[in-house]
Amino acid sequence: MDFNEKLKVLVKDHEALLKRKNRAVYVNGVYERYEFPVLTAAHAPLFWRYDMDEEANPFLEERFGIHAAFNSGAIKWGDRYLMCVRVEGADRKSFFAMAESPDGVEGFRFWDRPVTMPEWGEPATNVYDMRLTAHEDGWVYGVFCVERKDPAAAPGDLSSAVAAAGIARTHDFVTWERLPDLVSASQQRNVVLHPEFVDGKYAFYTRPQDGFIDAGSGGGIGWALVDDITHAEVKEEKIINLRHYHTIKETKNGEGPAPIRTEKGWLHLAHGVRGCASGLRYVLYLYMTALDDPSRVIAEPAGFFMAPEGEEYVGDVMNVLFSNGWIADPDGKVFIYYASSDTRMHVATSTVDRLVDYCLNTEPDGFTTGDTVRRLNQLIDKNLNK
Ligand code: M1P
Repeated sequence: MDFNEKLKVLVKDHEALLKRKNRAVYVNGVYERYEFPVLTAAHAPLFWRYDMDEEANPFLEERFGIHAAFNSGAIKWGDRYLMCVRVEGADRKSFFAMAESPDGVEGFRFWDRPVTMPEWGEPATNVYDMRLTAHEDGWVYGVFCVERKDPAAAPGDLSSAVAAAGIARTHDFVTWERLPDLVSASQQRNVVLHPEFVDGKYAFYTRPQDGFIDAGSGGGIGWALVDDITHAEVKEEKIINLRHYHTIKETKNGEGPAPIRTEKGWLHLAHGVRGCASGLRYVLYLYMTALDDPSRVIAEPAGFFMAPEGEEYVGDVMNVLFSNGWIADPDGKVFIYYASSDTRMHVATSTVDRLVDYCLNTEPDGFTTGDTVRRLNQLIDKNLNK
């Protein structure tokens, strides 16, 4: 094939992928999964990847490798469903790029250019996992992980890193005002801004951690109030959603997207991590907190809400579901954007009513096998009219 024929095939296949139809698949009444991922590395525009000048690139070789598109923040903007995608290049660096769909499920397309995020302080080695919050102060905030090499790393240690929460705000997702990183005594990842003021302050869900990977003494999802978002500092932090022995969140957990306000409380999506022989396993779970105190847990069903299935198990980091974006439409439909194995984006759909019902009517973890069997027998008794 000559250059132009090759290019034609590339364009045709790419367009077919972008226009691919997606079908909802019944799961369990709580949510629907979809047949195909909604966004992958292959969705990246061809003009990000190829130099299309025949003279400069006679073999039509890819010049810029896109490796993955995952862990995306999400927001409804007018009538468009937007994701702020963590795109990872073949060089292992992540950057943000906006993608949009007309209906939240099909037709996601990247905007022409990635986000140019202004630096703050020492330039980050890597940035990722943005949580978008439309705050009642009128800004849309993006809170994301900023990773830098650990300055205290021993010579030859090329892995130790320091994680902090970067903060930026925007009105159009093109121009971002970068604010100082969140000041915290510990490393932080999975930091999320609550959408409303609490006691007149900005409220953050945090995830204190001893090291870059280990939560260590960091007991779970934390909560901190901040006076001034332009100089955000965690002065006091309390743990509101604890890790627990022999649960799906034994090793660590982290808040997902900003919670959704419902009539019965704040609805939260989070990830829980446990260790097993094949490494760490990341699953998603839901919990709810009180409307009058978003830091007080009022319901938390036992176990996971979603775990990897089929091809979701496989990818750059196996056995991982991770979500940092969801959208609740005014009619109550909820689009849960989740990534599998640090590789690709999927959507699951549900409604606020169904998710709240799941939270309020699924029994919490009793932390013993005996209690699990008791809960099961309770349901069997009901169904068998005993
Ligand atoms: O590789 C799985 C996930 O690991 C991290 O999550 P956590 O901080 O809870 O361990 C993040 O790097 C996340 O991006 C990644 O998906």
